[in-house]
Amino acid sequence: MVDAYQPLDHGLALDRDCTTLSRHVFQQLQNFGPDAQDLSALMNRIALAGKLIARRLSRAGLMEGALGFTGEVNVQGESVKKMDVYANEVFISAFKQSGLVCRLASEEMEKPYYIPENCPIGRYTLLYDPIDGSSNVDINLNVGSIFSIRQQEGEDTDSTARDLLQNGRKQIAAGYILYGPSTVLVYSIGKGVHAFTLDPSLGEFILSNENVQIPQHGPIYSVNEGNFWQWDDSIRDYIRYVHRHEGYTARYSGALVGDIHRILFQGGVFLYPGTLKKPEGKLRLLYETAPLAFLIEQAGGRASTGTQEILDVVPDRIHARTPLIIGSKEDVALVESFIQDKAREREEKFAASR
Ligand code: AHM
Ligand code: MG
Repeated sequence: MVDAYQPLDHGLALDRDCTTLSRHVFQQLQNFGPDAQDLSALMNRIALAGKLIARRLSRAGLMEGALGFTGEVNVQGESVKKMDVYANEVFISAFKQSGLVCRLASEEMEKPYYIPENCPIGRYTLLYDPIDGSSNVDINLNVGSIFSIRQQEGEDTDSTARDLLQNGRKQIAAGYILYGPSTVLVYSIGKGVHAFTLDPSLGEFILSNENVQIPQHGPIYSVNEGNFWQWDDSIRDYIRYVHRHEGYTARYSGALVGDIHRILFQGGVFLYPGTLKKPEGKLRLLYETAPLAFLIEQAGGRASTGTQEILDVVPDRIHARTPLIIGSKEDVALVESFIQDKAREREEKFAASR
């Protein structure tokens, strides 16, 4: 009789069981039905886009025409970088082949991009920020891509994509890709948050952290303090509080994805509040703040505008912006308490003056 095969431990065993992204999606959904097939295929396409962008970023300093500005200004009024255009097109071509996505909406395009050949069967919409933190590109610092998937509702025969103007709870998947020392893809399909690291020798994203939970409180506060005098008093009061109490440390990279990734693993709070000139802040709801809110809530954290849960905000246009306070539950609540205190103080003053 032949004994069952017993792997010998000569230090040659795989250092992990090499769970790939598509296998993980099936494991999460515990079936191989049509919806699971779709989600797995969608995540594979996002991963492909991430690999192509990571490859170009890793060689950008050696390539003609990879770095710098195009000379154009996008719909947000921001100067467009060559890498923004490249990454935007990478997502489009990756999803052209998917058959599943009829529309893509991104930071770089005024209106959604339709893939007519997919529309008869494409039931999903991809919303994305192809290169988030693009001011970091030319100096070889971390940048990211943010993505969100929504199910298309109705026919959209007049190409207005009105069904996208709904709250963030309509997202069926969301996440980001962080292009740092290694490329990491973090995603959620509403069943926890999972991180995958790109193994360049295999060309595969391999599961590196499953069921990531954000600490309830953390030491980091991440905000552009250069805007201090542009903020509302309540945010200034919170920052003064942080300065006066031990145990806080500031970290701000200029790229949201990297800052959020640190907070996801180590705890703390990221803020991009409204300013005097831009009361709604800088960050866009559909492809920046809502996907990150979905992810951080799945990890046990919170995301707020200061007065409302980010996932409850209904945008009035595709490129709508929201203030963002996101991270560990206790830290988000602390920032909100400063906003509430100031609102109460104002109400009392107003009442006393009448
Ligand atoms: P972008 O998507 O056009 O790059 O803008 C978003 C970025 C975020 O990644 C980052 O947190 C923020 O803008 C930085 O803005 P600021 O320089 O105003 O602090
Ligand atoms: Mg962005």
